Amino acid sequence: MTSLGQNLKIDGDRLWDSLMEMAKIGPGVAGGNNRQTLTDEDGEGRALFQKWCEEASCTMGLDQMGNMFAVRAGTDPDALPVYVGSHLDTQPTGGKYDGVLGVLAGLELIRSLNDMNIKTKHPIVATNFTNEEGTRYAPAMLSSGVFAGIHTQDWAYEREDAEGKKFGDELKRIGWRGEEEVGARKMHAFFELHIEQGPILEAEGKDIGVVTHGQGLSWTQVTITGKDAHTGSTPMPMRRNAGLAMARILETVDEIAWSHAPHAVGAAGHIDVYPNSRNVIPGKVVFTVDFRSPDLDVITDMENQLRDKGSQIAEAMGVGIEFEKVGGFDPVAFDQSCVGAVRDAADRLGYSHLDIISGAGHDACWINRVAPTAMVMCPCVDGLSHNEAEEISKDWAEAGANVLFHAVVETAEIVE
Ligand code: HGY
Ligand code: MN
Ligand code: MN
Repeated sequence: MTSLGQNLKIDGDRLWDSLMEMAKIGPGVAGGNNRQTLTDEDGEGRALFQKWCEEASCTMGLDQMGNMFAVRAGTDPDALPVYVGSHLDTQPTGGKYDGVLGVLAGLELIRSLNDMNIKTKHPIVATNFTNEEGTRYAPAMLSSGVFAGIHTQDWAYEREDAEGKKFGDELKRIGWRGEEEVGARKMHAFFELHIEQGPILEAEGKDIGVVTHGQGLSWTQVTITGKDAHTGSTPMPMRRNAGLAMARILETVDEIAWSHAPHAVGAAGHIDVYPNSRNVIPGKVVFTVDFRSPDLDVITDMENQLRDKGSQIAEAMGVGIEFEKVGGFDPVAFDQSCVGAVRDAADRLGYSHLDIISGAGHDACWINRVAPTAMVMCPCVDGLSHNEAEEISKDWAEAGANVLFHAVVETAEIVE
């Protein structure tokens, strides 16, 4: 019987080669990736993942949100599977590792179990969740959210991208809408390996993040309505400048986040200006304010301050303003026994580690609602992510995947 000793390791070269191979699909313009959800490039990435999983003797399940489940059989057909995975979709200026590392590390641990001819009582399922990023279709973590019963599938199918294309139509168009009922699969546990996307682990010189919690997230879409007018001939007192109102509100967003230092954060990443013409005062702007904090009361206060102060600014400037909550989730506490399995694995393998709160949202944050869940993190260079220059070391990838391997296999129970 193979014990969970130091020799139980993944093949770091093979994992790295798979990461580099996947990165060739949907390349960005500066060395990263633009493989947005439900694009043809997403379809290509899915096909490559499916090919690799079948080569690893997995059977692939596909549900009605396009979530992919590569199943490695266990010895006990009645035992609930241990799921392991993340997402293959990227930001428009994304890196090669955000999400992808977690999906391919799940595949790599299956490949390694095959190499060592190790059997587990519980099946193990390598997973790819559709549209984690929420960049083309808001909100983020849409499909793991449907899987966990947070959103209805009908609502998800109706989400529209900037060109008015619906999620359900695009999923069918790329040929990755499965037949399985979403959420019908029950999990013994779920583990996700992800790059930190922040600076803490690298700054502290730690190989592994043991993720105890995930901070909460709030997305508020703000629409400001002023009046299109000529930038040259319209006197200043007559202007109803939606763009200027947005600028003042974004300054306020920054002040609101700083008012809850050191943990709260706030910014707007999505901004649409209409008509976006050099010599027209913007008559309308639409932007999304992203607030985050480990403390739910702080998130609620930031949302309330945005509405109060934003409304005052709009009234003083004679423009209209509307607020719509378009995404969010409460702070998450991961399952203590799964977190313990991650921490024990890091200790057993001799990796330095640090308990950490995830600054970014992940599919694990929703799956935590329906199954015991934990995350493993590895550092990333300068804490940079959602940027094509996102980078990790091969050693960091290997260490994270080894800890994931041990946590998953310990939970899936080696049989022989
Ligand atoms: O927004 C997030 O935190 C994640 O990267 N989708
Ligand atoms: Mn991610
Ligand atoms: Mn991301």
